This record gives sequence, C-alpha cells and structure tokens, in this order.
Amino acid sequence: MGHSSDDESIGGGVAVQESKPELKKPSLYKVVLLNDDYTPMDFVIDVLARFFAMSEDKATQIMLHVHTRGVGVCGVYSKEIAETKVQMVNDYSRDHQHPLMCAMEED
Ligand code: TYC
Repeated sequence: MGHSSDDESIGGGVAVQESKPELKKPSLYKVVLLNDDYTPMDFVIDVLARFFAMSEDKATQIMLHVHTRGVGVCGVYSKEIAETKVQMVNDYSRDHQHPLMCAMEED
C-alpha cells in the first residue's frame, strides 16, 4: 500500500528523453505563367486577378512582364496549393480555348 521504494514519485530519477521535433520544412513552389502568341492580354489579366487575387494594376504588370520576358511568377505556395493553382488555371484556359500555360517549379 502507499508508495513502494521503486515508485517513481520518490525521486528515483526516471529519465525522459526529449525527442527532437521531426518537422521537415515544407518545400515551396513558384507558380509561373508562360508566354504564348495567341492568348489575349485581357484574358491573362483576368486569370491573374481571378486565381491569384491580384489587383488590375498588378495583374497588368505581371502580364506585361510575361509578354516581354517569356515567363513570370504568379506566386509562391506549398506543393498542394501550387498544384491546385496550376490545374485550375490550365483547366480555365482550356475551357476558354486559349493556349495559356501555367506551371510550377521548386522555389
Ligand atoms: N503574348 C500574348 C499576346 O501578345 C499575351 C500574353 C501574355 C500571353 C502573357 C500569355 O502568359 C501570357 N496577346
């Protein structure tokens, strides 16, 4: 009854190994838009505003960057969010018969 001599509560020094947190840094991915010769500029601006929450001014700036440089970054996201953005943009462009292409690359 009560406390026996091998009870931890007496202060028998039970060591508890602190485990280091096994948290990997989540990889980030850039979602990029590629230029082409056919997609109307207004459609690209609409896509950037619709899927990347950009203002009209910011979307115009990014669209012109892609138009002149060939490629531009729409945003940086976790893998799953980036994959979803790419799929949504490419589905939307295909549904509207435009060849606009969105892709992702590790940041
Ligand atoms: N180059 C296209 C045009 O002249 C416009 C455009 C911009 C297309 C950006 C795609 O990702 C793009 N109509």
